[in-house]
Amino acid sequence: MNISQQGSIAVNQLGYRTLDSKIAVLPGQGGRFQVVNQENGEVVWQSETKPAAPDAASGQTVSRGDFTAWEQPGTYRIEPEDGFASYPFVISDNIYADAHRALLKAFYFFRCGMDLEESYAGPWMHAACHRTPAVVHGEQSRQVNAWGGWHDAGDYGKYIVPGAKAIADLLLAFELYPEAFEQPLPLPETDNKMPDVLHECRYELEWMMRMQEKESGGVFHKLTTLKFPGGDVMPEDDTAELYLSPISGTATGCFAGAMAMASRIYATYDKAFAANCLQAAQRAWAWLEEHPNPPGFRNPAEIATGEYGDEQDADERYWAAAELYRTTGEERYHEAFLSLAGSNAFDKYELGWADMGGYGTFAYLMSDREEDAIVAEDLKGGLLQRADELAAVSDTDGFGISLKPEQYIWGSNMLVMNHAMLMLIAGRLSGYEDYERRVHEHVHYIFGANVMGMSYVSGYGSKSIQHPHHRPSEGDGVDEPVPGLLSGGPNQGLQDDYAREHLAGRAPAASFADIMDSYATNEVTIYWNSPAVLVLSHFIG
Ligand code: G3I
Ligand code: 9MR
Ligand code: ZN
Repeated sequence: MNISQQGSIAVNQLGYRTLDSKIAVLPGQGGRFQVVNQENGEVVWQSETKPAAPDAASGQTVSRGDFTAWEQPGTYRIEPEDGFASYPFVISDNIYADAHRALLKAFYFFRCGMDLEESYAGPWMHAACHRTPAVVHGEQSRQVNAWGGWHDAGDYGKYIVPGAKAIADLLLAFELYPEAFEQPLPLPETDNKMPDVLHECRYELEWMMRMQEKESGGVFHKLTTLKFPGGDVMPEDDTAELYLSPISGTATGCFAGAMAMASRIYATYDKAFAANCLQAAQRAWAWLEEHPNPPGFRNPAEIATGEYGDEQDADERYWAAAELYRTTGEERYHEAFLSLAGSNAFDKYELGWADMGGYGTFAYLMSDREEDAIVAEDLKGGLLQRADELAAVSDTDGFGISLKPEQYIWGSNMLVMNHAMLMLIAGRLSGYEDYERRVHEHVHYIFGANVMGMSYVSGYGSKSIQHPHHRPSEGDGVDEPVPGLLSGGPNQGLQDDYAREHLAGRAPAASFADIMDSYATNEVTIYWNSPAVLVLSHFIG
């Protein structure tokens, strides 16, 4: 076995469940390949790859070796005839539980405003950060203390729009797959009454409430310093003045959607908190009604942190109306939803951060409330059509995923997981079972079955990302990065200096570098982890 060539045969480095589809992707012409027992070198199974074909996204000719039929638990590697080998992997029915918990635990590591204690954070502990009040931009004398919540990403900004996407994914994951969240993580709040996923989301939801202007119900777009701190500054050492950027329609719309959803889900565990969430959602909705056409959000001139700019807030309003209707049953929200459903100004199947329409569609289709049969039929048809399109792309892709070459953009791994989520939900609503096979390949891709031969989740897989663009991982003096972080993944846009210098000319799916400086390919965020939590939830329990 040639160790240096190990990664070139791409497999899910976590492994495969016994009955799941199992594909190894081999570079070149393929041919015979073997499943070899890693313990004793015995060839346990062999077959032929499918005929090789050029793969546009990876820029390679690849052949796919299907060993789904080999179902015996054990540790194996794939060897073709030339003697190269894949990384070892496991076949077992407990493949995803640890990675799922780590992807969820990552939100605890993103927490702002409290000590991350060694008993929960291990070597990645650090002191509380960002506890000072923030200046309302443009109003030097007005301050708001919106402590808490999750840092967005490798930076320490806190932004409502991506926070709401992360909340939507995690709450949806819990709503769809409660049995995947039975084990405590544990967290400081673990009480064996309310599942930890809800404790974790509550930490963010309470921050979001602090971001709502009490008088108007409008929600500040973001809370950040004026510019990003240096790349190795720990959160507690980032002490520059904090600013609240102006209220926006997109932030207020997302906030209403997330709070209405939370109100429904927390009602079983904590009625008072659920009531607060609903009240916050309704006040945000009132702001939206009073401001039918607010300007899209743009960073104020002095503020250079993440923008999350969005000209269009109809999709956020659509989501908010759907959740408010689903939670309260009030006809006025249904009317608002139906009127927005008739608009062609936004996409109804996208899953954010810029386009949140998909969450509105999911909420409406999953609701037990009375529905407008024609609108519901139309939305369901559109959703299944989108899922079929994704499945069709997956069936022609060398690695079995649904990204077209031009979709390897900033945060492409979010698209991989969003697409998998959409297919899972389409499968659930239609009863069509064959999306699941494609969803598996999206999961295999994230954990190593990709042209980089790399697991994009820190701490999981034989060769996983080591240098994410994540300031705490860079600054904490611990060799290993914080575990359970999903990297943004390949981005052919060459949007940082490292990428411009080193990645130009690479194939789309190979436009990736496991380098701290490459924030446009290797940053990590709450809203890239969150759809991965949902997708893995499907395979647990
Ligand atoms: O949508 C277009 C697509 O139509 C086009 O084909 C493609 C070609 O490059 O670009 C697509 O737009 C990209 C967009 O992301 C897609 O969501 C833009 O080029 C790209 O610049 C933009 O990147 C965003 C990036 O901030 C820069 O604004 C990322 O989505 C977004 O995740 C990222 O967010 C940052 C925060 O600002 C700060 N915190 C970290 C976080 C993650 O890097
Ligand atoms: O660290 C920042 C990251 O979170 C953002 O996604 C990225 C794009 O806005 O910017 C990063 O900060 C870089 C800045 O934009 C330019 N100078 C280098 C910074 C990285 O240390
Ligand atoms: Zn902080």
